[in-house]
This record gives sequence, structure tokens and C-alpha cells, in this order.
Amino acid sequence: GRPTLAVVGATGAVGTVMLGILSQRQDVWGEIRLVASARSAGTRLRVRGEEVVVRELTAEVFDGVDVAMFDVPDEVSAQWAPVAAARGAVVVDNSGAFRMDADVPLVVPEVNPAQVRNRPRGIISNPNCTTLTMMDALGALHRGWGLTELVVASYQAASGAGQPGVDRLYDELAVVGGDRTLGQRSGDVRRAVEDKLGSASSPFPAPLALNVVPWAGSLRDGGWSSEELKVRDESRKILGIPDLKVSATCVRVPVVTTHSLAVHATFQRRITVDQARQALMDAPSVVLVDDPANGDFPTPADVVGADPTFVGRLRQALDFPNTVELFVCGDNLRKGAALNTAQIAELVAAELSGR
Ligand code: 11C
Repeated sequence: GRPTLAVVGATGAVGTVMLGILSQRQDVWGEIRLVASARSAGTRLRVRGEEVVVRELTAEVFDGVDVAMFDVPDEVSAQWAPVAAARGAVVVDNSGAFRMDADVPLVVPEVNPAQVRNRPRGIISNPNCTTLTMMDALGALHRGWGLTELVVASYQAASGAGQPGVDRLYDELAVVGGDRTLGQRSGDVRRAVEDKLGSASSPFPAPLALNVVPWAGSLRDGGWSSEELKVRDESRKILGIPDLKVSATCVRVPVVTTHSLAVHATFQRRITVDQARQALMDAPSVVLVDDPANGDFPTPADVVGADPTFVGRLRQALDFPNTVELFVCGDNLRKGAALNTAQIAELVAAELSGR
């Protein structure tokens, strides 16, 4: 029969998008079991047009499950993914708990699909959404020209911080909306937002409305954020370039969903803009939107809800002969999270059904 799927974290921001994706893609699953914390157990959710009651996360919930997707915080995955694997499920985990483990593959189906089978612990990791946003485009260019250096600035959406991030952005926008006095004096936006909403409850370290915040994740050595180090470590692992030179600055912007990246990519061999454009047009998951004379380039507000990676602003770097510049947008909840997880799970399903 068809494989049984468990979706752990079904009620979160990524889980919600996942249920939509599972309802839209060609259906390869038998039973779909929805799982969440005790707090959300009993909730009824719709998937594939049917109502399903959410079950509590326990060891027994994985009995008979072939593939288990996890969209939960790192510590929940760290505890429960091995439990699901021990019960026989192949785990596709979207947390940071296992990504850099040598015996856990980190997979982008357009880039390194064969790695799916290389899973001695029964766990496959899904990359961080910021890294993922540029991987299929960079993979296409790396195949032709050999990537050596990556300098990246991100423009990350609030939903990267989950539903609390989305709620906070809307709450802040409601506070500042229409007040034409704000944003003109140092600290006035911060005061307006904190007076109404407080600061303790925010997932962001500064107001996001009318602002940009150069921070995502937690503090690491040397002043780096965990998000910036993930971009470096995960890009190297996915592309299979252990000595890739990477420098990233991760920034949160007042966008609900869809991460953007300004990418400065350097290659072993000389690459022209025409060659890069052709390679990106040939990549099935990439859409080129690049006609600045007509105001055509990707923006997150236009890209949200779409599956492909959108690339524009393709330029030859004037002072760097083997370098191209590009601007990339991708829906961080779809390709950046749920869609890539679903694609990995479908590769496993095909393998389990002997196709
Ligand atoms: C963000 N990318 O936008 C982060 C969230 O490693 O999966 C995802 C963190 C991760 O805040």
C-alpha cells in the first residue's frame, strides 16, 4: 500500500503551509497522521479535503508510520526524531538539530537528491530557509562554473520566526499605521511600539515595523549570528564544497513571508551574464524576472505563495571578473521549508514503494 505519513508540528506556521502543499501536490500518501504538542492535540485540521484530528506527540503515534516530517523547535526534534526513527519511520527534519551531523544528509532535491539514501540514522535534514532560498539557483551555476566564494546579505521575512513573528509584525504595523509623525526622530518608533505592545513578547530584538533589524537567531563567537553561520555551514554541505568561502549578513525586514538575498557569487571559471541567465532559465525550479528597464525584478510581495525561486538583477560584477551579482526571492514557508520537506519525503516514498 501507499506509505503512511506523519506531520509533526502540524499546527505551526510551516505545518499549516505543509497541509496546503500536501493537498495540492500529486498524492503519494496513504494515511496522513497529524501530530502536535499536547496543547494542540484534538484540534481538527483539513488536509486533502478531509478533516483530521491532531494527535498528541508520543512514541506510539509513530507506530506504522513510514515517513515522519518534523516542523518543530530544535529541542523537540532532538528529543523526538530519534524516537520516530527507532519506531521505523524515516524522519525528514526541518529543525537545526541534526543538519551538520556527518551521518545526517542535508538535502535540496534540485541539488543533491542522491544524498537522501545516505541516512544511517534514518534522519534526513531540511536546510535553513535562508540557505535554501538561494540553493537551487546557485546549484545550477555551480554545476557549470565551480562556485568558490559567496558573499550574501539577507532580507528575511517575519514568518521565519514562526507564527509569533507574523503576529508581532501585524501588531506593530497596527500601532504605527497611519501615524505620519513616526520614523522621523530617533527612538520614536521603538517608543510607540513598546508603549503599546511591550518588548518582552517580541521574537525580534528591535521594532520591525518601519525598520530593518540586522539580526536573526542567537549570538555566536566573534559577533556572528547563528543564522549567518548556518548559511555558511549549510551551503558548504549541500553544494559539497567544504572549503567554500562564505560571508553572510542576515537582516530581518518588515515582510510577512518570502526571504530575499543579495548574492555576490564567484566562480573558478569566467562566467558571463548571458551564460548565467541561460543556466538559470534551464533550471526547472528557477524563474528569471530580470527586466529593470520595465521595473521587472522579483520582490517578496509578488513572490509569496509561489513554489519556484525567483532571480533578477543579474549583473556582471564590475571589479570582479569571475563574479556575478543576483537578487533572489523565495517563499520561506514553501521552498524554504514545507515544499522542500515534502519533496524530500516524496523521494523517500518513491524509494519505499520500489519506484
Ligand atoms: C529565520 N531562517 O528566518 C530562520 C528561521 O534554522 O530553521 C529558521 C531557523 C532554522 O528566522
